[in-house]
Amino acid sequence: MDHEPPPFPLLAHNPDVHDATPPPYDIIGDVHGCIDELLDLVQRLGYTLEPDGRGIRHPLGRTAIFIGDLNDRGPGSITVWQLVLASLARGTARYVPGNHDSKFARYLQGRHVQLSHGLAGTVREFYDLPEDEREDFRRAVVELLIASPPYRIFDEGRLVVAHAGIEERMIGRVDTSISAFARWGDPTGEFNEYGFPVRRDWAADYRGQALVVYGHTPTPRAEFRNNTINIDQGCAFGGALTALRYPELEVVSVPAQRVYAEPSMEERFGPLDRRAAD
Ligand SMILES: [Mn+2]
Repeated sequence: MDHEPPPFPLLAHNPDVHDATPPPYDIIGDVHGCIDELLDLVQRLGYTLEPDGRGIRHPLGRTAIFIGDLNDRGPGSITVWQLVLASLARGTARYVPGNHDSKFARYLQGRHVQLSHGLAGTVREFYDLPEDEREDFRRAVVELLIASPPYRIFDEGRLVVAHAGIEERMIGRVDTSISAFARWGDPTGEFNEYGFPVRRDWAADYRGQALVVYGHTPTPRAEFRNNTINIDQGCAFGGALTALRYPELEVVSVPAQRVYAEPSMEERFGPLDRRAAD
């Protein structure tokens, strides 16, 4: 099961959670290999692709913040990773780790992991890379996951970006359980009718001053609640890929071009609004 904490404490325990990158930012939800929708979204946000076709850059100097879960389920996980890695190297993006990314990094470290929840497709794409590119790619992903703090605090404490969310008492601290919470949330141990873990609704109790932007559990719409917002609209499940512009607090989203993994968002939540929104 990919939602259990990792068996070793190496990944994503860097306590350096404060990020001095000034706003404005564009925070981008769980991409899960949806490369076409990502390219559409970043273009809509005003980014241009650099001449080598990989990294992105905004003419006004905005920073893209990826909320994690770059790989699995969609058709372009490795291309998504290459775009993000190139943007991080250029300094035009920031990243916080998702549980799917951590699991992929563990696979790349030679650990035994189940090739479930879309990871088999990501691994297939990895072996489709030319052999001479694989080692550099492997090292870049593993090094990023080792170097990443489990969540990041931006704009002098006004904004926290964490893949699965965070409780107010955890903000500014890092330990094993906080690191796990930021990537996996708070699973109750139960599973829903589709076999996904049930997670406690931490945002219902959130009372913090900092805006928390998170993803991880797909919801049909991106809505503010108690100074939190979930920007995972299940793109790989045929929903939408969402970004939150900050400090404008505008939601920008592009609908998925198709359903890449089941159960679809429509099956789970009923008919979706298929229009792009911004
Ligand atoms: Mn996730």
